[in-house]
Amino acid sequence: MEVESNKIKGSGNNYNCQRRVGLIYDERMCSHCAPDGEPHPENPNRIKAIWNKLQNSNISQRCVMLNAKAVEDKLIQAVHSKNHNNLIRNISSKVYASRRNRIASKLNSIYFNEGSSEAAYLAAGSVVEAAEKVAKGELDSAFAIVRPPGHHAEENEAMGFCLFNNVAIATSFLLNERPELGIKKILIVDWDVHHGNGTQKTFWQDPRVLFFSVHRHEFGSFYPANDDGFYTMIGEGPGSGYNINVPWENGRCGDADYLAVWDHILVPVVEEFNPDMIIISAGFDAAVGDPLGGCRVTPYGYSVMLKKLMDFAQGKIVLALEGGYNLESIANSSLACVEVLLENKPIRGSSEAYPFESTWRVIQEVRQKLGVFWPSLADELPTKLTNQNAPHILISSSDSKSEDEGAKLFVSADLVSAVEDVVTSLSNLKVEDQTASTFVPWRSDVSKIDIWYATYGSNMSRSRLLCYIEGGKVEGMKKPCSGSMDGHPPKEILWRTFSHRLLFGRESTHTWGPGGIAFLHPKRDNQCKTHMCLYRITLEQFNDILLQENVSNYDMSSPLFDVDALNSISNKGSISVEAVKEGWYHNVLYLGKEREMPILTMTCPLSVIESFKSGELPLRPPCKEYANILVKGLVEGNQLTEEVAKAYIEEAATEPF
Ligand code: X5A
Ligand code: ZN
Repeated sequence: MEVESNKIKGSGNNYNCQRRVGLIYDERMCSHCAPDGEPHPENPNRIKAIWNKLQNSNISQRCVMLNAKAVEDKLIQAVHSKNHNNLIRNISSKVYASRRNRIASKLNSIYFNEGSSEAAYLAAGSVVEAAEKVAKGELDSAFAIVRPPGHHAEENEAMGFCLFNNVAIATSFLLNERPELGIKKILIVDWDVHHGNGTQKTFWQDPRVLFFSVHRHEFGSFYPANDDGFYTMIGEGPGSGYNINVPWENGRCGDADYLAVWDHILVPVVEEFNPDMIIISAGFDAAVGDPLGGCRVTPYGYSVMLKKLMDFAQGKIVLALEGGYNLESIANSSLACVEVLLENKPIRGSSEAYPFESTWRVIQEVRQKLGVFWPSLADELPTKLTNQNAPHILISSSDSKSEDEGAKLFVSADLVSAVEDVVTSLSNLKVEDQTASTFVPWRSDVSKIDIWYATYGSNMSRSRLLCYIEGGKVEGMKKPCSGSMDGHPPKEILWRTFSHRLLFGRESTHTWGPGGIAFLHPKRDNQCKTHMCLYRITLEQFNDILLQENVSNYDMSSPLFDVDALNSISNKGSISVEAVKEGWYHNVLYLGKEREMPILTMTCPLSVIESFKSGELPLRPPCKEYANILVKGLVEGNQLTEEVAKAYIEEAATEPF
């Protein structure tokens, strides 16, 4: 009795449920955006969507609002160089206006505008503010809804949409500037789908900070595309063992994969480490529906991951937003997390799918590597456990490169899609989340229809085409693609030639810079022969590519090219897609059938060909990078030798009308 009444007196609030949860949101972080209205996945709508969701669900009203504050230079310079600090402080000033875009283009996946400096200072300062309040015990926990994100930013480099490393700055602030608060050991959990390379480097030799990151890695091919995120990277010197990476070998990881990692790596280690505080680099780009992440974590999954961490550090947890590019997914995931912080229990829901076989393999590798530092990881996991897995499916393709991956199972494409359907429906079973197709109903209609997407330009190169499906960019490309809602690679790849003329025209593009780009003459011409790479993809993916090829701000609330269009195109020959008619590739052309599936390509309308003929629009050879990627596509597809491919492009680029 006595204890109970003490507790009630001691804390001003309801002792058995409501906890004090801080929230930071500030409109000024919306003023950082891509210049010239260019579309970009890391845009202001992200934090607006989260904020609106928390308000409309009456959740923000149960939280304590904190004020965003600009971070002090002194705190920035505990993590970043003076140079980098100065660059970000000044980049938005008038005197930089003429240099801004040029500086950004030299960096990896970075843009700047007039609002960037202020937003970057507020993002870092907000995480510092939230961390201080939680460390002091004024709040139980907090969520900083900030942008630009931070975890890719390194000592002397902005990259991956990140300017200052917000989480690293807040962590070093608590450890070095506020010793009186008694926060001596901090756990950073980075569940953004990308590796937190900047944070890893900051605390590489520091045993006060346990950095844990789970991310897509794919043996160094997923952004930031190097080996820093591999499980062999465990820290150095006194920091050895205090850096833990869990590198996924494939996309499509979901709740079961993440929770297996929590249960068999993270939680046992955290029990031993016993942090005084936890900071989460809470990107939501591993969420189901994310266009860049290609994973499947549900709001329920995030809520369980978070709840499991709340049992440590007396629940002192700060979440700082990092990535996450599907507005609905990030809003729902954030809502689930704040509900957990308030209620101290996961949201309602369940997920029944098993982890991938590759997930168990990675978990074993991490445990083996780190078992010397963390005894609870030293034992081998029982096979009874690790045998429970979801079938790993490798899509069979005619792409000769993947055929040496001997360990993997190859099956016919039909069987693959049949099994995939079963797996997909299994993994959706009872999971109370919204999959991509429930956000946008039309997607479920077109996601099961396969077509051949015939490519004659840069998409002949498989890595280039994959940018349109998985998101990201390849060499020579000026800005990243957002990808498709369905990130599966093409089921098959074929090459054919068609009697249509290939030509190159227009002055320049956003994607490739100056130089002409490829178009296919919509009319047949028996004198001509154009090599085309055919990808078997879904009609949903074709729609997403059509949108990206015709850069526009169309919201895809209905499909650009629907089932009716598909059924009528064989009679019409081509269909001009009105919703993206400003785009240069809005003319969908029917080229026949291959195994009963229609072959479609996209090009300009005939009227534009007329403008090329009249000289109103210039015919122009491609720039070097663009030509190189065409040659690369033709060579890697085993269609032409490099020499012949070069001559083929050269001829198409110089042939007059
Ligand atoms: C914070 C974050 C992703 C960068 C991807 C660049 N960055 N292709 O999610
Ligand atoms: Zn990310």
